[in-house]
Amino acid sequence: TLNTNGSATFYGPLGENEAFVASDPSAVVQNSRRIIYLKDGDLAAIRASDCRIVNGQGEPVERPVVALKTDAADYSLGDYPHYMLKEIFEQPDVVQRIMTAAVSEDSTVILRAKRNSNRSGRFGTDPALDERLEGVGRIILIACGTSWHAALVAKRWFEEIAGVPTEVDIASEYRYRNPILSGDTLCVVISQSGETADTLEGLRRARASFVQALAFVNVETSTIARESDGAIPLLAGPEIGVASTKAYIAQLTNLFLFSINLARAKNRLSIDDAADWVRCFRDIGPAMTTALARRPDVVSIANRFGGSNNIIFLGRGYQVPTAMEAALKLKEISYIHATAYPAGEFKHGPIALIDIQTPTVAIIPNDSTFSRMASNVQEIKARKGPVILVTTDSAQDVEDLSPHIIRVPDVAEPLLPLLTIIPLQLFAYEVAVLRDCEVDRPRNLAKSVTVE
Ligand code: F1P
Repeated sequence: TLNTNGSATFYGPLGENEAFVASDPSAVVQNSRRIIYLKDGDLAAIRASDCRIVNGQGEPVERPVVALKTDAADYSLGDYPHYMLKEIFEQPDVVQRIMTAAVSEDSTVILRAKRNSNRSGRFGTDPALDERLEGVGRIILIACGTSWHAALVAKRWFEEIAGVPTEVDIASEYRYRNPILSGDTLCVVISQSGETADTLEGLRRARASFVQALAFVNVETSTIARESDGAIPLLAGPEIGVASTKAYIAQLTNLFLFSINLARAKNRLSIDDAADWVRCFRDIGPAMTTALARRPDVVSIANRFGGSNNIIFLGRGYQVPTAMEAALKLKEISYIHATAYPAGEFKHGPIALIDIQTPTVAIIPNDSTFSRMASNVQEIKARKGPVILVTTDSAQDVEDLSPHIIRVPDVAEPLLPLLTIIPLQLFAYEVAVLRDCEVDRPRNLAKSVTVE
């Protein structure tokens, strides 16, 4: 507890006579569940049992001790050899947890948003927030890395389901450009850690222009959550593996449910149509479980292609962000060079990369992109490039395109990004293990990127 003179005493079952300093609670949570968050400019003098804080002007200040709500099981590996694998397999439960929290029995979406004033608000039921959504004329999504890929999927949902023009920007670019913002723009910030420096600066920039900002963050107590007008907790549970997996799925799930909220507020969907979307979404968890059970198919493909120096990922439509996310996962943990392209752009240059030693992963579900993707695969085969197909159960005659096939169950096209990424996360994992890489702590990377 804090004394009035600004000093703090740490106590509790785990933190007796000791204190830790970290940029992210997950780094110290196995040692203490009691955290003091510093504000920008604060200085803290820490001793074993006491902490004094002064602000940027050198005045003693009190900062509250926050109790972290965590479950010890989140930090144990259980029977898994790596956190990343554990987190990949947790994904159906993550979807279920979010659905239970955000969807009522009659399939109405009630996403809970924490409001900056510390009052609990509810998107969809709080009239003030409903009004705000109704008045949203444009959305700008800002994020980095995997969170940016989730934003690329969300752009399509916001435009196609809710009819709201949406832009996506990489936070490190957004913060240094001169964006045209209007009073009806909503800034949506996406971050697992809630501490990514570029994303935080992008958020500050938007708010300085009097634009409302809503954050989708996994760490509810993070700086981004605290500095946004509203924050939707992702409910992924603590993510330990540096390469993000379950937080990505949690981002997609929450962003999809938000697009349904938005579509309702903008009168683009009837109550019945909104409920139909939610019912479709209920298939996702079980379909993910099926996709995970097919891990052996992924293992044999990883064994066959894990020695490659370069791998290309192609997709169209909803699968372009999946291709990008799959390439990022592979780069992050296996150190194989990977590049992702919208398949239609391939003939404008990257097709020159194709040779007998460069495999291409073609994401070719049985959806509106199938025949165009099939032509891309033919073009690669004609140049003797090996192809791995990630397709859906209903796709016919894909064996004629390639012997290397991974299938996932069919779901509605806009929801497929939640499924096609599953075998590709596993592919990156299996290849990294084969190559003896440190899966959970890849070289040169940090879980919270708190510097520019
Ligand atoms: C963004 C991010 C992650 C990535 C890695 C480095 O983090 O690029 O997507 O997996 O951990 O940071 P965040 O803003 O989503 O926390």
